Amino acid sequence: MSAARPDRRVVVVTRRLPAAVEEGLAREFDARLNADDHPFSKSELENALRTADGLLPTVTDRLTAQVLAVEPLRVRVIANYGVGFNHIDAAAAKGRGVVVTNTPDVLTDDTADDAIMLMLMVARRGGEGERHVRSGAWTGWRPTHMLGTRVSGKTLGLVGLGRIGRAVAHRARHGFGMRVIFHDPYPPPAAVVAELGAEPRSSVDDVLREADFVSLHSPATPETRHLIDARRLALMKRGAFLINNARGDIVDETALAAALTQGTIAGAGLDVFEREPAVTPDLLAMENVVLLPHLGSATEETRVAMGLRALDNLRAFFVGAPPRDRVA
Ligand code: 8YV
Repeated sequence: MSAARPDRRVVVVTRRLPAAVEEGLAREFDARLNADDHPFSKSELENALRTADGLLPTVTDRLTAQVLAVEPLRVRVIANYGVGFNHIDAAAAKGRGVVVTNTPDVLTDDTADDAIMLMLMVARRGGEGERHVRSGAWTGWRPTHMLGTRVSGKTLGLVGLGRIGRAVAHRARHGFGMRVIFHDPYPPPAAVVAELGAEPRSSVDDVLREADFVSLHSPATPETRHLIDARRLALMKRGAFLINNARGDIVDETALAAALTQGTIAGAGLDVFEREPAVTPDLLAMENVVLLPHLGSATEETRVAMGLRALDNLRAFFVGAPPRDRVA
């Protein structure tokens, strides 16, 4: 978009970003924008690593150890657009002297709202009801029509009580009078937990046994891969619902589809999937499953804030200051 100037750092931006963010990037850097918003191929990522000083990727870019092994490597900073960075091999980046940053905080509230939306939609049959009306099948109100499950006052089990888990806990307790239980191997300070009114449980299994709704808020790491598998799904109450807007890898999607088919649990609200954008076909046909296209942070306000936060991280790095959100 702009002619290269020798004094300006080259930053490759892998997807279209809100206009205010692209404008900011173009003002401060020799920003190479992705005008047609196509997902980058492996060779485009490798080319960016060879030819740019900074890379601004998203969840759709797989920056594996193999990709990060390119020669010659010119990129010095990867400013990820998003808080989750499991698509980046951070250890490999670090090994190559590349700094990695993310965009926490700015998306916490919208992502928590999205989890609550999934919980309400699946329990109160929101997606199913919408399809019913749009298809012309609705014959009118009747006392026994499309009865769902009450959310208010129920027990919410959180797997992970980081920033987003805490924001969900706050909404659930203060908005819906829910009892909140949780497990987190790295829990926040006791005072924070007490203020939230959340009750710790010593294992994920204990949370699953007790909760009416289970919502996942862990990062995707080798330890959390398929954390929710067939064995753990079987621990859940038959009337319970599983909510996931963290990362698809945390749930064994095949086991979840089987559990839903067999009636092991009552339903699921999913915003993320193991093989995005592919969804396990059986799930597509189930009325008791709400499926959203990874919308957790998808508001105008947050997507701008995420971009500006990534821009801050790039700016800091290139002036030689510590980037605020360094993760590797
Ligand atoms: C983004 C997210 O939509 O921040 C995250 O981890 O999952 C979402 O907010 C996505 O990651 C953008 O790259």
